[in-house]
Amino acid sequence: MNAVQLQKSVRDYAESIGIDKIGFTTAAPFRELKNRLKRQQELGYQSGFEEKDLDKRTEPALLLDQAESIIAIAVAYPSKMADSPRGKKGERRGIFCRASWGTDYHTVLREKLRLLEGFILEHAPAARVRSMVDTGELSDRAVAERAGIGWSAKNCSIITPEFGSYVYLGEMITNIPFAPDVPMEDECGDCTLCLDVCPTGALIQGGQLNAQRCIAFLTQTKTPIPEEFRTRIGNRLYGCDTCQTVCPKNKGKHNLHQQAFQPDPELAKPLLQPILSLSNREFKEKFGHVSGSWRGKNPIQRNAIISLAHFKDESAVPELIVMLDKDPRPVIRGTIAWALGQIGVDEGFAAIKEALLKEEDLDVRAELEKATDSRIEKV
Ligand code: B12
Ligand code: SF4
Ligand code: SF4
Repeated sequence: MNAVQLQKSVRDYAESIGIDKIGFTTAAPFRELKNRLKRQQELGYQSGFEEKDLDKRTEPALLLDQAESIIAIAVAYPSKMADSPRGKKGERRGIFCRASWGTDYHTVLREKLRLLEGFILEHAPAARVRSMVDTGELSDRAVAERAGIGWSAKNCSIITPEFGSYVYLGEMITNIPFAPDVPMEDECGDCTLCLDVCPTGALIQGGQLNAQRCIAFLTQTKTPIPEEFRTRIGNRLYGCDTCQTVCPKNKGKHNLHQQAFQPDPELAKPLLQPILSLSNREFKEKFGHVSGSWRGKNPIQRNAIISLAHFKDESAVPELIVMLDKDPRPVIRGTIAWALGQIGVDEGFAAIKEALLKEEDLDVRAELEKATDSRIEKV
């Protein structure tokens, strides 16, 4: 089989294993990206989750000997829940972003790339391949853009005409000289909706994110969430979809066809209060298979407390008071101090006063004092 025939077979095989879109590009260095990444680093706009070695990020030849081409794949995920969670009225729920619905996409895309590698090696035994999804060195979006999967949009996402921006991305570097596809034209035009609605102003300008302000990032940190962002997080437990849900290019793109990503409504929009008391083991059993669990239970519990404050849920106050007294984690105690101040009932303020008598952690003390002051301001 020559390279042209193999490329056609790879496209057909990819479709047969549920890869929604495939594109090819050369293994040439990503020069523009390198400057961009450097600039983002200098501005302090990165999240810290990115690979730090900019040469590895932008020079595929450093990742695979004799690299010639990169195969980019996209797998669509749903934007709509088939069933809404059932429950009693008044019960408060949080929300995991769509990229955390169903089975962790890393598992699903890695398996598809493994099958694709097997197919290529069967037909070209001398081939060399190296695949990655999210955690690899390359920028999945830059690869997808150059391979014609979609355009690089103002909300930073790769948008495909077929599935909108609701696609996961992955790639395989190979030593086979596949013919490159043509990048797509940018279709954002004059629209600025995503920039206008971002709750924290994290999108500095089209295609430029200050990740330190992005709720998707903030919900994944392990430290206290800076106060200015807490009320803007709403009931998001993990990630943020606002700059995608508002996008006109995503209208009608429901992408319900990938079974693996169908969400369990009770996990995608879970009740908030039961999250507070989950042990590590219970958290792993319940949420361990979704991508939003990768930072462990602490950030999700911290975010659940912020969500309860968002709803001013008075029914959560007794449990929050017990946790303020007993929880060993300063980030949790500090967030509770703020939340009780926001909910604003007398028992909460009494608990804050009592906690101030024995709290030794300086950061938590500062939160307790601010919460007391907030009451004085209200009066
Ligand atoms: C770090 C990271 C984050 C960070 C930072 C995001 C960001 N925008 O940089 C945080 C935690 C905030 C985050 C959030 C999200 N993420 Co994320 N994240 C990553 C990760 C690991 C690296 C991204 C990175 O290097 N960013 C640095 C920027 C500078 O580069 P880049 O976006 O990769 O590349 C583009 C820019 O460089 C731009 N560019 C280059 N030169 C120039 C020059 C100019 C002038 C301009 C304007 C632009 C420009 O073009 C490139 C191609 O689009 C990738 C996986 C990977 N290994 O690539 C996933 C990835 C980007 N994330 C993904 C997803 C799904 C999300 C969320 C939607 C999840 C959610 N719902 O909460 C949000 C979206 C937030 C947003 N508006 O971007 C998907 C994106 C899929 C898609 N269709 O685009 C990826 C590819 C994971 C995957 N394999 O599917 N993420
Ligand atoms: S994910 Fe949310 S916070 Fe981040 S840029 Fe988009 S709208 Fe803004
Ligand atoms: S909302 Fe408008 S500007 Fe933003 S990504 Fe969608 S089309 Fe582009």
